[in-house]
Amino acid sequence: MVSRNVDRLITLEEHIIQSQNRFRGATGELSQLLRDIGLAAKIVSREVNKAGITNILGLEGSENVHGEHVKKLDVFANEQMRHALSRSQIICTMVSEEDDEPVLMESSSGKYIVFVDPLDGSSNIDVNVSIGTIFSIFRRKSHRADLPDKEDILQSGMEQVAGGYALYGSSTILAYTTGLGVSVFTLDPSIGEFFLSDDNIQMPEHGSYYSINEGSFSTWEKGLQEYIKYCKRDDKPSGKPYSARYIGSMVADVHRTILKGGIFIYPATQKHPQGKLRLMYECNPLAFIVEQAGGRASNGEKRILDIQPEDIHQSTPIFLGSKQNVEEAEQFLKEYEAESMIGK
Ligand code: P6P
Repeated sequence: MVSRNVDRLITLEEHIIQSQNRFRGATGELSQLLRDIGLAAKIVSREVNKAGITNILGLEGSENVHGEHVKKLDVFANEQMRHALSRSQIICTMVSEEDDEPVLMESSSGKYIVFVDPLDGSSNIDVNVSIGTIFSIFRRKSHRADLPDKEDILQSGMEQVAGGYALYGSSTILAYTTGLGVSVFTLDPSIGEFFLSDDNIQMPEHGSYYSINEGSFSTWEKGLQEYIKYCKRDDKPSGKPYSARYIGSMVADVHRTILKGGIFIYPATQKHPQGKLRLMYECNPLAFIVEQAGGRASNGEKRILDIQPEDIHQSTPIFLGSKQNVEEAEQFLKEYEAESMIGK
């Protein structure tokens, strides 16, 4: 059940400051960082919602009637995030899906490191499907006088100090956690403010939705094939099959899973033997959010947040959603893995 314990209008800024007051010794730097990310999300939201018009008025790479060079939206979103993150001199390094290498910020002494997928699912913009921005924030381990090093950047998801996403859909929402529960804000574009719409979300223990691209069914491991067949059976305790939902935009599929329950899966496939979704700036922040909402996120056996990264762009299979649904799926994988081991 989504908790809606919101009894008055609270802006994102107010909420961030209230949360900061719950952190002993908080210096306000993380609060400032979250506010800057909120600003970038508003700017990206405006461009995403204008994109349809831009596309009508001029294709990407051309100049539109305003004489503006039409940028690819994901390049635009990356530029906005980098600008927002460099404003406050608070982060030393930004790692983006759009950049091959970590970008050292001017303020190399900054306290935080931010991983970002500036516009996940951007290929969906042409068909007006919701897309999103995902971010993950870590505190550096090295001394601020030194340059950030590998230990600062390759930290496991358990070390995140904050994680969240913006979803550009019928409305623009921003969800984040600093480890004190998940708060969701909805943008009122008429005044450019994010207002708290759900606080301390708790996702259903179990849900009747499963979300996976079944086109790669033939390349899955046996346990996953059997689990998806189980999802479709009507002889479950509930007496009916689960419903299939797959948008093909991770932030949208995960947001629905948090609100409605069920499971989202992007498994290892023949085309993506290690999974397609990226650990550091897609799976870690969304796993942090889902666990804070009472759910579970694993790679089929191990918690996503416990994975020790070796590369900033590495991907991982992900099973994410209501705790009972994810455990159900993990059981099938385990059972058939044992069977396939016996067969070897
Ligand atoms: P497929 C979008 O391109 C994305 O990166 C995620 O947002 C989404 O979950 C996934 O890829 C969809 O991939 O292979 O099902 O098209």
